[in-house]
Amino acid sequence: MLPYGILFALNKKTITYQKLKKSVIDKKMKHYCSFFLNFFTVLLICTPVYAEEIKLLRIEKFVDGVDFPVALCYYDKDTILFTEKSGSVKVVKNGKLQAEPLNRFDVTTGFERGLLGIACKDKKVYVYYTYRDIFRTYNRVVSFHPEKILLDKIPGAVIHNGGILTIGPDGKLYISTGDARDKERAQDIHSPSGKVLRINLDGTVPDDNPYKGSPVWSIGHRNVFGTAFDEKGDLYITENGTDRDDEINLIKKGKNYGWPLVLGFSDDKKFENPIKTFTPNIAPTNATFFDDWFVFGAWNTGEIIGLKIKDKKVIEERVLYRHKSGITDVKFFPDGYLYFLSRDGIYRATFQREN
Ligand SMILES: [Ca+2]
Repeated sequence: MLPYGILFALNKKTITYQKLKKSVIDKKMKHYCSFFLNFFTVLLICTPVYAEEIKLLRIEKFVDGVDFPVALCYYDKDTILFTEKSGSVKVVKNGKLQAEPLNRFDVTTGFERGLLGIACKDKKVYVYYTYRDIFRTYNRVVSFHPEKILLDKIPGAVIHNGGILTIGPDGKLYISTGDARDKERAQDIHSPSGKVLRINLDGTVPDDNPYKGSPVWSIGHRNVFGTAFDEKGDLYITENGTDRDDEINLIKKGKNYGWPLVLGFSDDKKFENPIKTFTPNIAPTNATFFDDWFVFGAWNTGEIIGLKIKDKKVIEERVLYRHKSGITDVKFFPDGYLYFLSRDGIYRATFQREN
């Protein structure tokens, strides 16, 4: 579809042409005018026109010497924290990686287990990690300092642990979990697996959660590894599909997102449809918002992808950057940079927006 500006320009040319027809200009001149008008009309119609362009510029390595960073958070104007899968919460102060970790957790690691998500607010830090007791693998959510377990015994497995934390504009902690390789749990409202969970920052359950006394906020998820709130306070997530249908979902309180009964789009009104799917799989990871652009990483392709959201729908899609290896997290921070994590380091970039 052509934007209004170009339609207006075309109309202006048509009006000029009609005036010319009525004038005393000879037939030869009319022939040339007609030719150029047709030529420019075809040129305009054939030129792809985008309402808006967004670009990542000046991509630079910000921190080197990291050990599989998973997620990061903005602690204060000088300090960024990030998790390493092997169990350390590391500190970057004024652009310098500090030798001493802020904290260390005794985690079970390998495949999708380990120290995963992180969130920060008011100098307090929240993390999600996988551990093993004598018989079983679990995940837990912990805040520090002082250290306190907020949520424990979230079923764990070699893969599908979820593990992403974000603090909403409502001041609640949102926690993504996976089905921990037992997909039926995703439909069980009594299990924390395959859910988006919502708790108060002290670990208690908010009174306005959909199931009284339960941290469950939405159900029917396979493995959610990305969460971000937009400026209006709506929560969007990335979700990993099987061999098809990675999903982007808009999360609504108490709704069912289908897994394992439905994957991708369906006509069944019991389930919420995704706003976007990806086949073949890209393995979408953590996410952020830049104005109305939902920006997220991809593990399989190393891409940073932007989806422009309007009226809760995707209206444009861009691959903003393609890294040499998988991306685990992207975050747009108040200092104006987009930070992203890959196994080989922490990078940052600036946005350019063209209307
Ligand atoms: Ca779904």
